[in-house]
Amino acid sequence: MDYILIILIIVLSSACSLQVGSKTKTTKAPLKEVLPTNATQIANVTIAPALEKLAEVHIDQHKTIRISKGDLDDLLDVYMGRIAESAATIKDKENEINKLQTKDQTDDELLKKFENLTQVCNAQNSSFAATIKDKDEKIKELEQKVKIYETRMKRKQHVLTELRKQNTSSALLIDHLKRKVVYFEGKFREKKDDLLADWEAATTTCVPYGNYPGIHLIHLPGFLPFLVACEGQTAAGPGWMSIQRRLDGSVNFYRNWDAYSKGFGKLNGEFFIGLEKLHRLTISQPHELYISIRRFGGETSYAHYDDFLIGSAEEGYELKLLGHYQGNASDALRTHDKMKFSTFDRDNDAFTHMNCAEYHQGAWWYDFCSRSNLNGKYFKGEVDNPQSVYWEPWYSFRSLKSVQMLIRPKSQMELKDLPKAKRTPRDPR
Ligand SMILES: *[C@@H]1O[C@H](CO)[C@@H](O)[C@H](O)[C@H]1NC(C)=O
Ligand SMILES: *[C@@H]1O[C@H](CO)[C@@H](O)[C@H](O)[C@H]1NC(C)=O
Ligand SMILES: *[C@@H]1O[C@H](CO)[C@@H](O)[C@H](O)[C@H]1NC(C)=O
Ligand SMILES: *[C@@H]1O[C@H](CO)[C@@H](O)[C@H](O)[C@H]1NC(C)=O
Ligand SMILES: *[C@@H]1O[C@H](CO)[C@@H](O)[C@H](O)[C@H]1NC(C)=O
Ligand SMILES: CC(=O)N[C@H]1CO[C@H](CO)[C@@H](O)[C@@H]1O
Repeated sequence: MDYILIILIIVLSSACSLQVGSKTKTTKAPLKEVLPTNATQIANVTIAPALEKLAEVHIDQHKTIRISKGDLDDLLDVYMGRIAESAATIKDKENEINKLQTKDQTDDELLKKFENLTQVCNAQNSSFAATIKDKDEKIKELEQKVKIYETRMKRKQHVLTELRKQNTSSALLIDHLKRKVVYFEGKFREKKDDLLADWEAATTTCVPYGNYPGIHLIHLPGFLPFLVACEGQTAAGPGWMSIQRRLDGSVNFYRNWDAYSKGFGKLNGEFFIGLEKLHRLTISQPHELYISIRRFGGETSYAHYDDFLIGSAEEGYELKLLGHYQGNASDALRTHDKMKFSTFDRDNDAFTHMNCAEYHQGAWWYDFCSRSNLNGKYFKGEVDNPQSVYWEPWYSFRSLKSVQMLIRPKSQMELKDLPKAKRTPRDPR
């Protein structure tokens, strides 16, 4: 009996000690209302009522119920198992609590991280915002550039269009010029053919061209062919060749020896045929000379010499022969008969201390200078000037409007309609 009691006391005291260990509410609250908040409390809730009940039973029946040692051992085992279970449960709950606590901690950390991330994000956002602003500005810049390029492009296209237009007109012009070239080539070939035909005709005078006035080729033996102006029908009849012409002052006649020797000017305008040709022509056969002059008042007159001959270069292109004079302009060449030709750079005149070519601004067969100066300076109106183009029988130097000197082989034709040799009336002035 003692034995049993001892065990019971142990059990009870252990239960008490369990109960004493719990510092929670010391007041006697109804058991069923107490909710476990931690492991100790749980232990109290689960174990205490069972032990209480057990103790009551044993106290009530301790006299009647005999409990064997073996039974008590079993009972103890059962309780010990239950205690162990409870401890495990407690451990579980603690773990759960720990977990919850760690979860709290991790939540905190997460929150911090989130905040940090937010900060980082904000920082990045502002940097991105700055970058975006940058990019926006760049885009604007680029857009402006694009606009500029577009404008330039448009301008270039405009220029290109203009160039294309010009190109087209240039192409048209080129076509036109090509056609002209072809046309002139044709003309040139025709002219060449004409010239060749002329060459073959091998004329030495203008006589065959009495009905074909214009420029023709003359071919003298031992001398290169050259072009001359043939006059066709004139007041003096047909077949005359022009050797000198003054019309408008378009050609300068104040030239040197070389120029007068070779000739100059334009065959269809003002010109001088050249002394060398004149020599060759007049030496090849006897020639006659017909000089026609016109005053600014419109009055015309002429001088005709029936035997005209010019010497060679060695002879200073001397006026060797004149023959008989006939006309109504007066004989203003006679005093120059047998005189050499003079230019400002070749003084062959009769004055020793004077250069007549310089004085009269011309080139002629000057003697004690001159009664005629058909290569003088051209004046556009009538002046009285020793430098002018004049033909004066009375030593007046009235400028002439136009002059022409013609030659023709002697006695080829009769001089028709020419008045018989007679003195022209004096100038009434
Ligand atoms: C559990 O309860 C007991 C008594 O009420 C108390 O002493 C102990 O501190 C509690 N333990 C926890 C972890 O709250
Ligand atoms: C935020 O994170 C960065 C890099 O991850 C770290 O260097 C910094 O110390 C953190 N700041 C805070 C307040 O945790
Ligand atoms: C990012 O920055 C822009 C401009 O600074 C601001 O308007 C926007 O609210 C920001 N966004 C966040 C999520 O902070
Ligand atoms: C100019 O015109 C020529 C001939 O018509 C043509 O071949 C060329 O391509 C044109 N050039 C341009 C730039 O239009
Ligand atoms: C000179 O004779 C020509 C031809 O007969 C004639 O045309 C001209 O009018 C005459 N001039 C003078 C001034 O008599
Ligand atoms: C804290 C608590 O509830 N303790 C109780 C434990 O169990 C005994 C016996 O039932 C009670 O007397 C205590 O108050």
